[in-house]
Amino acid sequence: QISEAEVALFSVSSYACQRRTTLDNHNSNLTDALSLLAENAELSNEDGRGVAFRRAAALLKALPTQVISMSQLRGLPCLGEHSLRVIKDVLENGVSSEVESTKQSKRYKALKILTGIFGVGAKTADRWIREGIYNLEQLRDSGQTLNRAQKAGLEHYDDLNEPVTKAEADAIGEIVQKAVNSVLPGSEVALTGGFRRGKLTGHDVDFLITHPEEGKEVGLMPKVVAWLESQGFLLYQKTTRNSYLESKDGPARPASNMDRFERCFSIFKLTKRKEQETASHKIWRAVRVDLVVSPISQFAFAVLGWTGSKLFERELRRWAGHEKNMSLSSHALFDNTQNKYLRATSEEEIFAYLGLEYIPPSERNA
Ligand code: DCP
Ligand code: MG
Repeated sequence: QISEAEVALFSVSSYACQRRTTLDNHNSNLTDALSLLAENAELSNEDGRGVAFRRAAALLKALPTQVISMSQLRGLPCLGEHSLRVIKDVLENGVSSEVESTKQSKRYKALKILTGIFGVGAKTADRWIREGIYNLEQLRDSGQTLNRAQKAGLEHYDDLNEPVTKAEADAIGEIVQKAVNSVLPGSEVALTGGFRRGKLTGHDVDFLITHPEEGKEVGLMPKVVAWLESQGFLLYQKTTRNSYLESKDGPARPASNMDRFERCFSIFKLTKRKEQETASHKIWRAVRVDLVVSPISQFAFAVLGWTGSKLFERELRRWAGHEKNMSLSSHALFDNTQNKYLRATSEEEIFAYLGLEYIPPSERNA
């Protein structure tokens, strides 16, 4: 066994937004186990448990070396009793019995398959499971009424469950840039989400669109969508206003400055390059793309809010609220003590307002 003196001891901040988390994860054996339990909790509408597992996984992702002994974890934040039990199991037995039994469970397998359909969330999947629907075949046979998103999701199921590559994200970026330039020259497009953090694959591609002159972005989304549609790039699209208010993450944010937020959930038809063509001879594939339009005055907040990771965002908002008496959203930062909005034109300024060291996107992979 390893003696106390031989193990590396870590010192780690308790909020994920105070830490640098790269994609270089030395503890994937542990974080994979905790992430699966987090996912299972989220799919079962147990958000509290989900966040606890996510926080524990994020802490381990930030450690500089591999954990080999429980004693190395002494004094570290974010590790609850349940997470420690899972970690101990993996360190001692190579696997966690709870993770293994979850993976094998009929319910988890069905939740994964059903929520793999674009437009199907945990609640819908749970209802279907209670009606005896565990897979796509049973869903098709059940005669369930599907909405437009779910129909598209089912139709493009395999494509949408195939990870999107950076090359595909860049190809879509060029199309979006062209669309935006055609309908409003001078507009700017920024790649956000996981690809901005340096991830090599993602489940979708996220873009933020703005124009350097405040107000010019009004009415931009319908024009961009119409252009994309006319060129045959869209298999599905739904544009919503103020969708962030309805998001399940976090409390409701100040509504006053949100009236111009527009989001388009879409499925792109991306033509494959020659070498990517498969045996099926299908020359295109479906890719999930999110487009968001932001006025330039909110752009820094929107970029910060849409870069992720989801846990990093959650922790930023928790830090702002609990430690600074401020409310952070993808639109603005409100100081509840001074009772005023704090303007910012860069992410660096926002971190400074929050009293946090600046963390670049590549180190927000919590
Ligand atoms: N986001 C958020 N709240 C929402 C929607 C999005 O905080 N309701 C933020 C956090 C995410 C980012 O936007 O990191 C993009 O959302 P994704 O679900 O696309 O997440 P990623 O891009 O990080 O992951 P993936 O690589 O799987 O696409
Ligand atoms: Mg994404």
